[in-house]
Amino acid sequence: MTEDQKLAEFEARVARGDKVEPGDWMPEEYRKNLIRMIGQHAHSEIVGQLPEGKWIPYAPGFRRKLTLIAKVQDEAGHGQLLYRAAETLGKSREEMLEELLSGKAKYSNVFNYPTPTWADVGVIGWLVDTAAVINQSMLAQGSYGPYARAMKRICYEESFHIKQGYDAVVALARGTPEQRAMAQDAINRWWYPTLMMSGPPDAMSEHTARAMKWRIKTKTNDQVRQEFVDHIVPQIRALGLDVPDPDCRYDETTGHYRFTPPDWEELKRVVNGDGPMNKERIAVRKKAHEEGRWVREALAVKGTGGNSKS
Ligand code: BYC
Repeated sequence: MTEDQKLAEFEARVARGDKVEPGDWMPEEYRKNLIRMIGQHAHSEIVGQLPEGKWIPYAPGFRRKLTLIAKVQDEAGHGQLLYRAAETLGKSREEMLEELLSGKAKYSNVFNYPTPTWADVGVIGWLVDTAAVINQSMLAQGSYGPYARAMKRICYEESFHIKQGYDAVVALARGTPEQRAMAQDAINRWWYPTLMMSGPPDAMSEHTARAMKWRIKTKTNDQVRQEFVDHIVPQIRALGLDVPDPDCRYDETTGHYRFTPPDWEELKRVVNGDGPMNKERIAVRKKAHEEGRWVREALAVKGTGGNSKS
């Protein structure tokens, strides 16, 4: 078959909803785009442990501490699954990690903001994980088998994370006026970064059109963002809290909530390394990477399976 025929057959398969598997022929651009996106996703899970992980020693009470430890561990597991999925496309984990640590690879904008109060942990679990699950449920319908299957597993776990975050915010919303104010303040700070999480608007998005054609994504950035807003605004208001957008209201004619778009220049700055916490996040990751070197070296010892007699 000529390259054109292979491409036509590939596109017909993808359009039918068939899954593409690691050994299958695929256009080079499809492979590259998936490596880029899955790699960024893996990095987001790994860096995403840091803002909440910081709160493990201070979590209010034993039960919340245990749940938070489990959540943060889950994120590490998601990172592992995703690096593995990206490796099936021919890029090694070491190369991907090197790109993260050198600042070359992007990761989700949201993890470059600080978490000054306990309410941030609740709001990340509730709002950020809700936005993540809406996005990942559409990625679970995507064309690349290993990524779509990883998404299914990850969505189950993230759905539990949403409950953990929601439960923490409910406790604050029903608490003292100071606790309610803390919850509201966290929502105010996370609202726009969470809206940015779904990516730039479709009209500005470089990759969306091709990603939709090849079913790498099955919904556009704007569709995912609107779904998030429609889902979360009534939930926030039901707790007597609100979003920091006076123009956010239900539009009877469209059946959707209207909202003020975030500052897209801020998204650009933050994903390109100039957010409030980028430098600290990468510095912490580098330190953890160095401190874990001996474990990687021990596991790599030939023929011992990491179990050498000493
Ligand atoms: N943050 O053409 P576009 C989690 C980049 S972690 C950073 O629309 P695309 C959790 C984009 O990469 C879950 N960068 O791109 C973990 C591209 O840059 P390059 C995180 C962003 O790929 C721990 C450029 O901007 N989820 O849930 O079609 C604790 C142009 O954008 C962002 C994922 O990673 C952003 N928000 O669409 C708690 C999902 N937006 O590569 C929770 C997987 C855009 O050309 N990724 N960029 O230099 C995706 O679904 C898609 O990549 C995006 C962007 C929707 C994010």
